[in-house]
Amino acid sequence: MFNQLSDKLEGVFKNLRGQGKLSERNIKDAMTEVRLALLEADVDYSVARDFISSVRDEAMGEKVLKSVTPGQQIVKIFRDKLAELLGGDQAPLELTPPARILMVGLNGAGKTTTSAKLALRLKKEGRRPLLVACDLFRPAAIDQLETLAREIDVPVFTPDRDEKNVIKVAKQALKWAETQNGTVMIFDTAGRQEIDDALIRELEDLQKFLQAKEVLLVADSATGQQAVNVAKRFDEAVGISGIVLTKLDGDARGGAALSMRSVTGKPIKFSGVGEKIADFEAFVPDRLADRMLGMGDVVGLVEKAAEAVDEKDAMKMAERLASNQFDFNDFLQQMKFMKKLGPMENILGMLPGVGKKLKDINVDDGKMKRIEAIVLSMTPYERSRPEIINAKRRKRIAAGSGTNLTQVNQLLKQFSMMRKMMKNKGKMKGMMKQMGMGGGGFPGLPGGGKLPF
Ligand SMILES: Nc1nc2c(ncn2[C@@H]2O[C@H](COP(=O)(O)OP(=O)(O)O)[C@@H](O)[C@H]2O)c(=O)[nH]1
Ligand SMILES: [Mg+2]
Repeated sequence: MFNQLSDKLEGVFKNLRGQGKLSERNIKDAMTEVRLALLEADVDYSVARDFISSVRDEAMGEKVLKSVTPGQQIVKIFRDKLAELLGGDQAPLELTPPARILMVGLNGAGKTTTSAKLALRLKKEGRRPLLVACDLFRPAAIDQLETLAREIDVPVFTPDRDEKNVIKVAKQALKWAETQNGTVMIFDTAGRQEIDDALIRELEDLQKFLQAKEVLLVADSATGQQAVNVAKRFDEAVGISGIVLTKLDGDARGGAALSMRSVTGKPIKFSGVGEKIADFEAFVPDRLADRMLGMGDVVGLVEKAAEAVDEKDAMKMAERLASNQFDFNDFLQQMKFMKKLGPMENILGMLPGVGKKLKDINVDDGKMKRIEAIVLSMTPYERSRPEIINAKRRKRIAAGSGTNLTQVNQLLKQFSMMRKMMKNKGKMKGMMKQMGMGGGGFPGLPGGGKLPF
């Protein structure tokens, strides 16, 4: 999704992150590059301009420039603004009775497919959707909706194949609905290659009659800026309440997605992410912003880490690690940090590139618990001087922690190996840098996030 744009943005930000100190010049240059990338992705010119200037203003702030990780912070600012541009909070459907949803859009945008996708989704939520075929322009459209409806087992109203009056069809459908025990009606309508007056008039009449509280504009995300103009026209004519962006699974450049919300002022409510009926998602601006930046949920991770530890503690820990004073007391504290961060799976899932591969990784939370139990069974003195832990002590610790001698030996061996490794300061810093954590180290994790076992 948005591969080209993602690659470009990733490149710019990697560059920013890699620099310890940032000047206003650095930021200006980076923002110019980002603006070009946005324009290439066919984002509306004024949207791109306003967006960049708001990011730049915040990024130039003293707080950012003087912080330990300016590059990181700018990425976060950018990402937050991007999510804002895409629509901030999620927008739910208005489904108070009589719940009616009118689907509008150009030919091929995905109206009929999306009608069925939406019906399936509502059904899964426990509602009882009804589909109505109001595309009388192309007879095959009625068959298409009928087939899809059967596939998801949702009642569908189909008019006579030669009926041309859409209001008549709508009236018949409302009458039919009285016998159907449904709770929400979805009306699939006709489109055109381009907006024309006949289409607009038909939709105006239909909406005047139906008074649907939801009018969803279905827009193909591959159409770029043009989609935004279309959205404006539809909105003027029938007053759209939200947008469904389809074909986000394809090679869309991103322009439509990024401009749509801010130009129309209407929320993007759903996205189509494939041809299958189940390929449909609630549109979550945050998530798309993250995907667009190819960063997994790094922001969430940084935020969580900041919540869990304060920077001073993290620095102290990094110093102790580097000067080889790190002992089991520190280790215990680290485990506490990790617990605040949540289960290992969640942490790993937030790392860029790991999310997708997570299925293959078997994170052993049980092992972590066992290790903690062993450390807790040591006396404070033993924790600060692990080298005094002799055979007798080991036996006691094993018994106290409900583990066995082998497991205790293993942990002690790994710990002493880790300490040896930490002696090498250069290596340590290198690892931290790899994590993109500058000089502070990843709070709470030894070795800049790499677990020693
Ligand atoms: N890949 C992909 N194809 C889609 C998506 N939504 C619709 N399509 C395809 O786009 C084509 C046009 O869809 P259709 O619902 O008939 O559009 P309509 O003319 O607006 O009713 C069909 O081949 C659909 O399978 C989507 O989210 N992803
Ligand atoms: Mg159709």
